[in-house]
Amino acid sequence: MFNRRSLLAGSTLASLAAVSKAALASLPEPVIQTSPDTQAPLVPPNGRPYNPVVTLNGWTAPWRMTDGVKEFHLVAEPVVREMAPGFKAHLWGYNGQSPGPTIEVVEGDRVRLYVTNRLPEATTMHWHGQRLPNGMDGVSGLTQPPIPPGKTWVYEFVARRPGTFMYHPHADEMVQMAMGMMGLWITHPKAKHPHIATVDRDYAFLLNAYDIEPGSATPKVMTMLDFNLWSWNSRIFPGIAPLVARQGDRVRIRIGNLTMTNHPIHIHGHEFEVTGTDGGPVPRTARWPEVTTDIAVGQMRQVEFIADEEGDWAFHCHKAHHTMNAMGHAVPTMLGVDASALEDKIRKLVPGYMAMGHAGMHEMTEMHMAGPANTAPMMAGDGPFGAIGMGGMFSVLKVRHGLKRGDYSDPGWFQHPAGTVAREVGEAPPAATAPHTPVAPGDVDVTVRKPQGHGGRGGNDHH
Ligand SMILES: [Cu+2]
Repeated sequence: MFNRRSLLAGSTLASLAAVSKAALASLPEPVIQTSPDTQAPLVPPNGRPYNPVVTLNGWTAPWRMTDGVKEFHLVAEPVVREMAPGFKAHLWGYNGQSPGPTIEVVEGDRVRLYVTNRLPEATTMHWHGQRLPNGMDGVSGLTQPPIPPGKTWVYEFVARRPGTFMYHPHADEMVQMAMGMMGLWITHPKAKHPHIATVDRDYAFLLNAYDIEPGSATPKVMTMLDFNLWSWNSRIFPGIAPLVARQGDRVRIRIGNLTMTNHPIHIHGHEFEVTGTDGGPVPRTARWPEVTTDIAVGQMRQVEFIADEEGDWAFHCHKAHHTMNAMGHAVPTMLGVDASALEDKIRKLVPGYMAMGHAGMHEMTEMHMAGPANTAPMMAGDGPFGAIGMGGMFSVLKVRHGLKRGDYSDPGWFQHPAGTVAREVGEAPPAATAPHTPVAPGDVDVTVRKPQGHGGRGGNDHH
């Protein structure tokens, strides 16, 4: 598009005629995404069919078929990414968003990828996990010179392995990945595969992290570990869309980690199996059930389960600090400290000062403190029972019966059947019959009484 326009603006008719039709048509128009919302899956308009993925708060890149080759056009450029309602970050990404669009192809497809660099510095594109000719691997200095600003380069190879992959620069990657340059690549199997199931819902997202001072918009690129925004596809809860499933659906979730630390990803109410990595599908005989799987840096994990329990199930990173937003961690522990007298004294010096944390920090979930303009909500997601004390790498798996196939719209909060919600006890609990005596590990204390009316195992079997 921009090519044609600049040609028309700067050329005479004669020189335009001198440009062959093939040259004019050589670049597919880049498609720019302006919305941070989850886009409907892209049912393949041409080529071989497959059940498309849903990229959480993302989208799939459209392609053009040219002589049997799938052609994509990625534009590396500065973007404004809404990370949560009311909070916009100035990142680098592709085609209008960070992460870039998901590339979705079929095993055996020949793929041609145009990469235009609209950044202020050189970049490359590395196709993480792919089998490809060495010169298409995108490592600056090793397999190609970097792509200078303003230039368009082309990569071409056959998608040889089915699976979940990623793309990102291999040029100044510390800066460029801290700024959000990354995307997903899905290669669907070309036929029925013994270790790849057919699923009803297929979700994908990348783990990423940013260090953005409250009130500012640009990440600090020198941060190595102390990030303050832990995100999925450059979104933080409550900005992360729910994962919706019809009761009984087989659900696949593909998760890639391009942060600087590992993330134990945890599901509530279900068990999953890791069915694939960026190395390929896991043989069925090598799988075991889990409710948490750790995803190390540079890894992809593909998990699958049957969504057979109705409800709103938390789905999150199990590192507690990764389900918080924009928080300074250089804060003393105030548990058990009576700061009320101190508070009065400090208020004389600092009007509005608030002592916090002497009984824990849950109060902060309900405060909705006004931060500087353009600050991420700390943990201000509201649920049906009040504030959800989570932010960052957190979302909700919403399982409902009777949803339509392919309906990904948010069904609202779960309506619990009567008598199935935890509640306050109406009267004083009965006196404990067996005081809990901690048993040191290794102690063999067979004299501990079993609790009354408990059909459990031996008395030493403390929970
Ligand atoms: Cu984490």
